[in-house]
Amino acid sequence: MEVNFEELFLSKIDKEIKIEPKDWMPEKYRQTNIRQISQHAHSEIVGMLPEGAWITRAPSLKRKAILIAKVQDEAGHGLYLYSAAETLGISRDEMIDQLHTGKAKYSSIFNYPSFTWADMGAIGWLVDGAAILNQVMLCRTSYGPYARAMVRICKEESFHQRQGFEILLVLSQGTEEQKAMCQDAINRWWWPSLMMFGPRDSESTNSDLSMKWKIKRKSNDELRQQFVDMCVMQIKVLNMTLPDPDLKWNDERKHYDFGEINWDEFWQVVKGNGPCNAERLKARVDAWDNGKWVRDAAIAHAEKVARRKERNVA
Ligand code: FAQ
Repeated sequence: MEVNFEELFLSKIDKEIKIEPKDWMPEKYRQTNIRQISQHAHSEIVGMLPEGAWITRAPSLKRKAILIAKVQDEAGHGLYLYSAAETLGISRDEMIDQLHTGKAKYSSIFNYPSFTWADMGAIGWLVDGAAILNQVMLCRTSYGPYARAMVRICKEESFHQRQGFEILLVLSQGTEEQKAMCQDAINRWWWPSLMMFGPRDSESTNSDLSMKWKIKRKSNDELRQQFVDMCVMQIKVLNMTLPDPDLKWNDERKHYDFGEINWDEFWQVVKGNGPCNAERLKARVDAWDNGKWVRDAAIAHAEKVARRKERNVA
């Protein structure tokens, strides 16, 4: 009997059976996963930069230790994700090259500057908050290695979000200057955080296939709305405001209406023209070049160990 691989693949998707690396899959499914997982990995790595800039300036030893741990977690997330993408047949070097030559995207949010300590709070609360909503759904994504990586990542992200909120909570109860710093950071990070969910569903080129194949389980607009509803509740605890005069409860929709996102700004940042795009890419390329001697030494050591093993076996 002839096996119809495509039917088998679709029936697995239908029955919620994970697709594993050695299973047959449509080429477009493989490519879409490589694209999304590698861009996600790049986002985690580039995402270390805005917070990394504050490690030397953290206001206390305790804050410094927490921030170092968080930034280190993001590096770990990048590594799990690069590994998950490698199971689809792309090498780490190819992915890094795509990032460094501007072929691969990473999240628009990391092209904004972090001016004050309050930005560490706003990044944790809003950026990690947006990332979690998106990533909780990805724990159920159809590609097995990606779904399993996301489970651990989500646990760590929820700690990140709480530490960010706690930074803002302390500032929001501090001096007038600290309160102003807190509000200013929220004002600057709010709209870029809404952009993290991607273009409107009607403009989203990848969504149809990604939803059909259960790579994505919720649409960009659905997740964005969930995020807005959640933040409206949480901002009350901070006694601060969200910078959107159009935010209003809609009793018919049972959701908050919100103002128009500046889509022109979004696409400019995605295309490489955001406030920090050039600086972020340069930092990654420099880190790669400066780390060459470490990679060379590791390869030389591995070769020496292999040679020694061969001699002992012979
Ligand atoms: N930035 O058709 P769609 C984090 C691109 S992790 C830049 O809707 P899709 C942790 C998109 O790639 C944050 N580009 O695309 C952390 C596509 O272009 P392409 C990252 C964007 O894939 C916290 C085009 O626009 N999270 O923050 C963006 O179906 C703190 C059309 O868009 C993930 O990557 C954007 N915001 O949906 C770390 C999660 N949005 O590729 C450090 C996984 C869209 O065809 C500190 N990814 N584009 O050339 C996803 O869930 C999806 O890829 C979406 C986009 C939802 C981001």
